[in-house]
Amino acid sequence: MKKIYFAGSIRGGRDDTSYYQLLISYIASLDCTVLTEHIGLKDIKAMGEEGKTEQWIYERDMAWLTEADAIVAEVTNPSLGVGYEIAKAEDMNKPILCLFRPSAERKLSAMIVGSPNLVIHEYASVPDAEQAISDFVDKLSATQPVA
Ligand code: 6K6
Repeated sequence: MKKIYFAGSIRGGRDDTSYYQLLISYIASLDCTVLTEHIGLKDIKAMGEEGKTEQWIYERDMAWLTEADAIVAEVTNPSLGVGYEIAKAEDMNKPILCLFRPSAERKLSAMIVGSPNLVIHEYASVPDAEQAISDFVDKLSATQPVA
């Protein structure tokens, strides 16, 4: 079973939480473990994150990132933390899918678009993003031995 680290904005803004929720549920339905299911919770405090120190969160998330087989990042809402996680995962040579909903107001950072190591998928609807996730996960299974 593949382990997926789902990255989505927290302090960068929570407007897209319902997208995160739907995409995380979809990944879980593909028989993958989502290490970061709390990213899709409307109230992140419900996961007990509130009482934790920033250092604790950082170390726990970096351990999960190291453990993950691949990263799916929803990058529509800009987030320093998500950008940081993408760069770290890139250094670890992990497969990374970035999902972005283009709009008149928002263009994706050149540091993401310009990287040759990222799979970037622009989507308009959740089913479209789900198809991209399905293709990405299929390729993981084809190229990596089952643990
Ligand atoms: C609670 C107490 C101290 O910090 C918090 C925030 N809670 C977080 N819990 C889990 N993951 C986090 C938290 N804050 C950031 N992250 C990680 O960074 C997640 O894996 C997200 O993908 C990313 C979001 O970064 P920001 O910069 O938008 O917060």
